Amino acid sequence: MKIGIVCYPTYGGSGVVATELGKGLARRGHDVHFITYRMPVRLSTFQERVYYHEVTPLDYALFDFSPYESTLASKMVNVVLKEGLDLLHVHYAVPHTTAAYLAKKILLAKGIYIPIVTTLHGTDITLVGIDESIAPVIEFCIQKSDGVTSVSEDLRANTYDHFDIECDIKVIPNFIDMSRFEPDDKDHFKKLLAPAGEKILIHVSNFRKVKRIQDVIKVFQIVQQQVPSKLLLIGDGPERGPMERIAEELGVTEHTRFLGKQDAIEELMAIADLFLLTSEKESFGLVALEAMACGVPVISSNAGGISEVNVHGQTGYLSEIGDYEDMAQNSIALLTDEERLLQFRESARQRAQEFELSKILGMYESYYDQVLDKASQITVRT
Ligand code: GMT
Repeated sequence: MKIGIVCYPTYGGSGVVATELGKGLARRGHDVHFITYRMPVRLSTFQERVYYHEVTPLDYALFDFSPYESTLASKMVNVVLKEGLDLLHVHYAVPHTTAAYLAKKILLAKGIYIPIVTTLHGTDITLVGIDESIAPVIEFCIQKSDGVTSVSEDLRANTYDHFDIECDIKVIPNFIDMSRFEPDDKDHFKKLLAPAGEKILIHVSNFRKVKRIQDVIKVFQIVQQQVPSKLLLIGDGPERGPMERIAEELGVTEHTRFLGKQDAIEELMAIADLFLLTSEKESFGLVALEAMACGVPVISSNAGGISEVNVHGQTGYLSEIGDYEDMAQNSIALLTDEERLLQFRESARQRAQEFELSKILGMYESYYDQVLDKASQITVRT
């Protein structure tokens, strides 16, 4: 199959999922063409059957905003024509599903039917997509896709709640390549970051308000008073400055490290004892799954689809959004009971295996077959 993948090329979860999916499909013999405005972060090395087409933004003195949807749609049209793609798979609805709809209509006028699969990732529905400034367009274009998937049951339900759409949404959960998370001896990192053998708590995100990182720091402040520990904060974004100030106000700066963006987060995850995810909204929580793949239990809020990944009382604990005291008590309970911690570590890794890449790749392949089969029954009139 020849598949075009459109995604954000950045560190965000949707871009990572799209890129790892494309690489996995290429290993299974498909030709995968990435269409993005920059080389996706996880695509840095050459791989057979993987191609990259850059969307160049159009700038002109008149424009306050570059017409990205139009340049992206044009690139999709050109790649479909030149490479003979069978299907376009767009990740994150805003604005990719809109550009895909436009490309599909242009190709239809040329007698070509290109099926579109839209994967909903989270904030494209729950935060951005529902904004009234864009909602009618997003609703319409999702509805016009040939196939729609969502990364969790919760996001699927949310989409039906927010939008008046009738199409069937298939849940295909996010996945993990367990081989990237094989336990390894990362003792040197541990000695560097927790020299006196302190416990390590870790948080990874894009530092946006929706992550409620203030709760991560409040949890840590309580834990720190009872358990010698260190907090590692990985990632960057608009909330980093305010969070550095909160850490100072709460008097935990000495034990907190803001490490910024890191490429090999699995190496840092591997030395952690607990992963903290305190989000207000989270359709899936890929980063929690990555922590679990490293055998790190997750202390999280019960937002969105997190409970579909983190099993309360087995792989970690779930608390109400904002209840940092409960999260702190759960953390302390685990960190002070070595036997329980070990049990949770094992359960976390076992649970992560249920989301192994090979299983989920198969789900996407059968879904593509289904969409292509339906599309083949459509007669194109020019
Ligand atoms: O806001 C983010 O965390 C980034 C965002 C993205 O699209 O890059 O993440 C969303 O998609 C991820 C991959 O499917 C999910 O694991 C995250 O839970 C989801 N984020 C939210 O729903 C807030």
